[in-house]
Amino acid sequence: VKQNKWWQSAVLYQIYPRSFQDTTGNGVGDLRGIINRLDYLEKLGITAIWLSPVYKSPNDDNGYDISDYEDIMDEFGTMDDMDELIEEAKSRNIRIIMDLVVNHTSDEHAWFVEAKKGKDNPYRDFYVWRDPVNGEAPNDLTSTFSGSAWEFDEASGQYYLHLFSKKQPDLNWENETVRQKVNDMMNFWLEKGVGGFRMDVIDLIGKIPDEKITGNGPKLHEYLKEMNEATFGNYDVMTVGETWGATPEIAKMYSDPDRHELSMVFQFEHVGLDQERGEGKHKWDLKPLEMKDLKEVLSKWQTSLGDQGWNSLFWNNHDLPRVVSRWGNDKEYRVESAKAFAILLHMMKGTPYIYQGEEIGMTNYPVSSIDEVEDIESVNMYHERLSLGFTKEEIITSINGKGRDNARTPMQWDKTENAGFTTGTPWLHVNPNHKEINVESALEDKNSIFYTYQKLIQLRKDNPIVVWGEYELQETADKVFSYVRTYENKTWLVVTNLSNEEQAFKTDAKIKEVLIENMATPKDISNLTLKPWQAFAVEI
Ligand code: TEU
Repeated sequence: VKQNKWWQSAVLYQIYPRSFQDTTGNGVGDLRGIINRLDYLEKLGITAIWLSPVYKSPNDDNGYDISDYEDIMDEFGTMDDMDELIEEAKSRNIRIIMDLVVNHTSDEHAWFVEAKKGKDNPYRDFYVWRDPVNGEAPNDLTSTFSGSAWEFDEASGQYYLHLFSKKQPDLNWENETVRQKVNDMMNFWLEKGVGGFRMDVIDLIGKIPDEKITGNGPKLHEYLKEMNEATFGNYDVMTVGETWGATPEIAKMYSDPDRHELSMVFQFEHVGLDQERGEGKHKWDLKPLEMKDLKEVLSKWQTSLGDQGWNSLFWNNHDLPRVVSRWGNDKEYRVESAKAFAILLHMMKGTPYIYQGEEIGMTNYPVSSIDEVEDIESVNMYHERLSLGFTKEEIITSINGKGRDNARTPMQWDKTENAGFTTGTPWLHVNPNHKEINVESALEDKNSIFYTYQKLIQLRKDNPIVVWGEYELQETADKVFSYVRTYENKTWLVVTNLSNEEQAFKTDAKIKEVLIENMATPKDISNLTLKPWQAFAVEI
């Protein structure tokens, strides 16, 4: 083993502050609300919180458009609240992992306000400006949020690059002063005692727009080494890069300890398995997940990094639909399927991430019209696809399948109005199913999904086999996902039926101990008929 770091046995919890807990009645979550819920998170047993951006922002992309990296968004509170959150979390042995969004800033950031003043402004080169080509945009690079990635600036007659919204101009990472300013800001937060950074679309900072290179550019790893050396490499902290295009080979370049870059990356190969492949196809072009693809992809990631990298493990985040609705069964088998996905993921090798509400089996919230949709990505796509001839019904179906609002409906604390999230009008609708699905009910029910997550986290803390054990996929029926973990003289067998039907399962293994289950596990598992969504982990 090349390294033995705290974050290799940690379990992280992602908070989307806007939707977590409001304490002022303005309908938006805030830092005080997070502080008030730390006891709940300590009870769950998590060891670190990934905090989605809390910096000053006009909220064009809900905080992923930052106008001041060293001050707190008005709706969320003050820097004193932030300092208190870091301290209160630390007193519970919970670290705070900040969201580092440095591929772009808000267009209201002082740097861009200056840069827009003219070509000779000292901040002009903090961003990517290009002259028109034949009176048009420099090239056909497109934004993730639809349309061209180039926005024309009348005053200077030039275009600026934005791979996301027009209000999120890309920083020019070839500019050494930009890199220096980012490092200074990171050290500001490290000196406050944060536990590390989640790095937003970090694979894009090596982009070469003129060659239409965006992800994994030639200087990307040079920049990361430089950043590591100048900032987090001097602390015992963790870093996780959001790298949509990572393959295992690329992941090793980010997370091999000998390369002194990042601790780990989020890879998204499994996230793309239920979308149509091919040119011009996007997440919005839905196709059913094949469980054999999920088995193949996740097993590949479990076995191909070796000690040259480290896995992150997740089903959900603030950009993804909720797994129990997407790949489970949030109707007849919501509890069983949510627990099955939890057992499947949390017995694997790597650092697991729980997204707020996942631990109580929160679900997607389908809409019937675009007027109910808040997310800029979905709204922009809606208008673009309408103009391309898609029907409203087709587009709403795509949004209900993959829209980011599904993950952003307010956290469901109890069965009172607005689920105890706010006393005011919530910024985004609360799912009416909060009457049944809420934290208060979950804590009162010893068979709730919450206690499955709590037990899984405890199993990881108590058993090195979960953190360090080898992984081997078992040959089973397509919709049965089963694997074995081995470490020193221990062997654990994980079996999950990821379907609404009964499935046959055979093994010559004998149970020594049932570690966790979502329904009664027979004593003899040699020739089993697994019930729909049945899942268990046993020592054999
Ligand atoms: O997401 C990166 C990103 O590209 C996602 O927006 C993803 O592509 C999309 O949701 C699905 O197509 C990060 C943040 O997680 C996201 O919330 C931000 O909107 C985005 O970067 C820009 O900062």
